[in-house]
Order: sequence, then structure tokens, then C-alpha cells
Amino acid sequence: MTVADRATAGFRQRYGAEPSGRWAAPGRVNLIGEHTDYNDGFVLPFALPLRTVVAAATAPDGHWTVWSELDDTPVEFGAEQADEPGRVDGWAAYVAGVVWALRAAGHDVPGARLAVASDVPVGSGLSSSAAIESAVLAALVDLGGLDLPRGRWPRLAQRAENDYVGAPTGIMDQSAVIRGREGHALFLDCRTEDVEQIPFDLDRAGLAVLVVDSRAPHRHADGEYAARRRSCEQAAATLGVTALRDVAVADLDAALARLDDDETRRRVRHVVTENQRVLDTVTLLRADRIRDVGPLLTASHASMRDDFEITVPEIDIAVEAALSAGAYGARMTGGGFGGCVLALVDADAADVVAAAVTDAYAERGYAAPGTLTVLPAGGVTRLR
Ligand code: GAF
Repeated sequence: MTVADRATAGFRQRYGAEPSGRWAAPGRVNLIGEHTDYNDGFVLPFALPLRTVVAAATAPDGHWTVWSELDDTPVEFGAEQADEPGRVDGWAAYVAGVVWALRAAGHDVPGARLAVASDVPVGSGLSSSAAIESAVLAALVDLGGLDLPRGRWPRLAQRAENDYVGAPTGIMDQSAVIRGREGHALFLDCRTEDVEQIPFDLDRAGLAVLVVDSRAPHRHADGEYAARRRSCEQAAATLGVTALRDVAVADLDAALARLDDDETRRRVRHVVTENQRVLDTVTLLRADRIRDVGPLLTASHASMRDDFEITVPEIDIAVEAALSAGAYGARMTGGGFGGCVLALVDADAADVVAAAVTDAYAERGYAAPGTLTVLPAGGVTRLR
């Protein structure tokens, strides 16, 4: 059964009725630009063909009930719980957070019954949370006929995650999931929210992006993410800039000389050089030089491993094995401390590279990784 059929079947079984519609939102990978979004910097993610689907209909009692195929017990909440961040917890907090963010922005959100099915793996760093937020947001906007232009959706979904769920994440994931376009990577300026759709036609170039799910448990991911963010914000304050985005590569040495501990210097060096790598990647893609992006991906990984210190052994091994097997470049993608690696490979070499990573894992006694080749897909949409 497709993910859309599972959502519909779940709706029928749970609520004994037909949904009014189905809304689908993708997961994402980030080609390059990690931990730059909350530094007002640049990112270059793309939406995945894996999607989360929400089947939904309005509920006359004004309450929200949500069922997920991952947890057979439905969660129900009313305005009182939705209006108090933290009252709904677990996976349903992403749904309640969207209701909260809409209501906080003054919208009259209709009560609804929702059924969620997903092909985006949870906890793999592929933005399953942004996918459910965005699909629910699209459903509620349509069901309620809310006047909310799509350009404002990413900030609203981010608020759900920051202020209701309590995760201090940036704007990248929701932007990729909402604004992604098939065959393109999304070049986003996280300060202005200006976007440029950059053609990323892997198929035509005979290339593929191989995604390797390390299946490594996220170790202390939440606390470490918040700590990295704090350290960047403190460094920006010390340097007297609004955000680390305001430090140019040409000024990096002078900036580092003004910071007095080595750890902070390394954090800053990652962010400043990573922003430049995004810009360099965009320049190459505009010139249709996709293969030449490889070394930038690998340099980004080294920076995350050595300077930002957000990788784990399973992730570093996957990158090394992919490169040894002929990938043009490879890097961890997403927040870090586990999750996925992406590798730029010749399409006809994807299986060989995937097998090399699987062998490297077996040699070290790690559980087998998940492997998948992907092409850039479109953003959140209502299904016909
Ligand atoms: C996570 C966050 F949600 C993003 O906002 C971003 O900071 C990313 O980690 C790191 O680049 O996915």
C-alpha cells in the first residue's frame, strides 16, 4: 500500500468516515550548509521523494484528534491544551504545535480529525518532524480556508517546533519541505528568507545522491544542538555582530584572534567556512559543474567532524567508505550525532558504493545501514 493509501485507510478505520482530502509533505536532505541556518547564513537542501501524508476532515466539536500508524493510540486535544506549549507531548506535539502557532497568529483554526502515515524514517535526520508539521499545516489551512500565503508557512511551522515542542532549530527544514521543487536544490538565505531554485538535475548528469542511514542512535542530540547554537550566539556577541553570517571568510583570522578559547574558535571557523562552501557550491551548480561539488561536500564533513564536533564514528566510517569506493564527495547531512550521510556518486556506481559502506559497517560490527538513492522532489502539496 502506498503511504497515501495507508493514511486514507487509517482515517476510515479510525473515524469510520471518508477524509475530505490528503496532504503530503516530503522529508529533506541538506546538500550543504550545516548549522548555518540559525546563524543567519546560507543552506542548500532539497526535498526527498519520501513523504508523510495526512488524511483529514473537519470535526464539528472543535477538537483535534490525531492518529498515526506509528502509534495506534489516537491523541485528542482541545484549544486549552493547544494554547499552552508543552501540554501535548510526544509526536502529537508537532500537530498541537501547528494548531498553537496558527492560533497565536490570529487564525480561526477548524477542529479536525487527522490520520498520519509516513515513509520518512523517524529520528534519521531527514526531517520527519518538519514533514508532519508541514502536512498538518497545509491540511488546516485548506480545511479552514485560512488566509495564510505559502511564503509564511516555514516561519509558522518553525515556531511550532521552537515554541511549542521546545526544539531550538532553525528555518532550513521547514523551508525545504514547503518550498522544495523537483529537480532543484533550494538556495536559501536564512536571514532574508530569499530563495533561489538551483537546477540540480542529477539524472541528466548520470549522477545520484546516495543517502546512507547510519542507524546510529542520536546521542545527546538535543542538548548538543542547543549547546552549539549557544556557543555561536555567544561568539557573535563577543565579535559585536548580529550573527556569525556577518563574518566573511576574508575576516576570519582577525575574528578568531579576538576569541579566547580554542573550542569557540573552531565553532566559528566551521560556520564561517561552511557559509562560503554553500556559496561556492551554488556557483558550481549554476555553471552545471555538479561533479566538482564533491570536494566541497567532503570539506564540509571534515569541518563538522573536526571543528563543529557533531559527527559520530558510524557517520565518519560511512563517509570514508563512500569516498574510498569512488564517491565524488560525501558528508553527514542534518543536525548531527547520528542520522544520515549523503554521497555524490555516478548513478551506475551507487550500488557499489552502498555495498562498500555496508561492508565497512559489518567489519566493525555495526548494524547494517539503510541505503537509498534519491532525486530532488517537490514540496508539500494537496493530493488529488
Ligand atoms: C536540524 C535543524 F532542524 C535545522 O534547523 C538545522 O540547524 C540543521 O539541524 C543543521 O544544519 O535539522
